[in-house]
Amino acid sequence: MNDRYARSKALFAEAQQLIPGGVNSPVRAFRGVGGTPIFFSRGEGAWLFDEDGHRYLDYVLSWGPLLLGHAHPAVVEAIAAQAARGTSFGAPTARETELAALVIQLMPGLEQVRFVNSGTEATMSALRLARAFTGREKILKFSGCYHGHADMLLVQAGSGVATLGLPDSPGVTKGAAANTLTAEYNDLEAVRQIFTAEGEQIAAVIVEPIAANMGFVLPEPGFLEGLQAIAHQYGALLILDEVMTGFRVSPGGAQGLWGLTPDLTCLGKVIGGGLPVGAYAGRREILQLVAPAGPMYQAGTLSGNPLAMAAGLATLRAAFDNGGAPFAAAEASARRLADGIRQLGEEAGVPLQVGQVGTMFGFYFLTQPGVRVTSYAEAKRWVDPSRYARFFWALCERGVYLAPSQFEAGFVSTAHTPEAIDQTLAAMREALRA
Ligand code: HOZ
Repeated sequence: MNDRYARSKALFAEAQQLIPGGVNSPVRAFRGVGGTPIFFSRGEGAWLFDEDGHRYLDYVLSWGPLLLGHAHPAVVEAIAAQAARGTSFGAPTARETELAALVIQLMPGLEQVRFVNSGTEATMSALRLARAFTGREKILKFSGCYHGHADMLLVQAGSGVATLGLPDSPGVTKGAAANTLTAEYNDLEAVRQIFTAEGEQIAAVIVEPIAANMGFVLPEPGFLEGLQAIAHQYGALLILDEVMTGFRVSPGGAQGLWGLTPDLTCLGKVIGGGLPVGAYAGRREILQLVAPAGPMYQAGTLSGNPLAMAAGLATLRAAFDNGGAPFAAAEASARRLADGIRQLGEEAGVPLQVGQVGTMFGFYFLTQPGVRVTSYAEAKRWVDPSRYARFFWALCERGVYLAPSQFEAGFVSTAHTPEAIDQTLAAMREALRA
């Protein structure tokens, strides 16, 4: 039998017996592209190696954290050295302050940082904090934005929820969802109307500065600034969810790039260098409400553990060393890739919408030329996931691994050389023809 993915299939069958759906996070099940998931055994630089012996240029990069690529020597060394000294003490370490200082240096709008273990914990805690600070209960989020899987945020969510086409999740109580208001991304007028009706009850607006869990949708000029102005007019906070964009779209995230001054910021992914980390951060006046400085409770056995702090420090230092040259090179590679994809679409007469900022990118296969996606409603209307699925598998055969869903963003690392990008584009040219 010449089944290219025979071992992955066997491993998946086994996993399905013991793990719901065979995976520990839904988009990994490949429902967005059909077929069964590829199981990977190893990563090195820009490359991923599967269990059947194929290699791929990787544009998922663990869904964003691996800004330096797989197994970067500085990160491996930092993790190994720390592991030899102990992985977790459940007590303060100097490394937490070191990473907090580096994060604040890169994102100067932040004054204090609290480390947690995942992006979900970061957004959940930031919202609790916003409620504690304002004494209000409602929050406003945007359809297709994904902020982790806390109950109150699983309302019209993106990422796996969008990929699987789920309405909202059973198990979320009406009470938890009742205080979550939603609007379409980029629809400032809808936000204005919601605030006019219920602004005095809204604690915070939470938003991805680039909507990267419904594909890759940029904010329209003035959208984020407008959100901040409306929120502040009504005494609500603006929470930027930079779990994906942080240290990826610029050294200072989206806020650094576009001069935004959110009240609270959620971080994750890159700050853990591939180990589980999240953080929420912002103005001292607000963060001082967090226990034990203040009364808002939030805790965690492994929060700020030295292993994750070491990996995060090594990653940020290596990426932004030499005046940020490694990051700038990765950004140039991402631009080369996005420009190349745009050109391939034109050559092949395939309507594509391509976006790229810093080291992140994304593209949609559109159902017709001349349309543009600026919201989740438009993504559902104008995007052809079946075409993406065919492209995805054709690329796998040619050694390129993209996200197994049209509704996720792509990532480039400092290990993606211009040659690797050109190799990717050559594979894409063939895949588009196929
Ligand atoms: N929520 C992640 C994508 N935006 C997916 C995480 C995973 O499946 O590993």
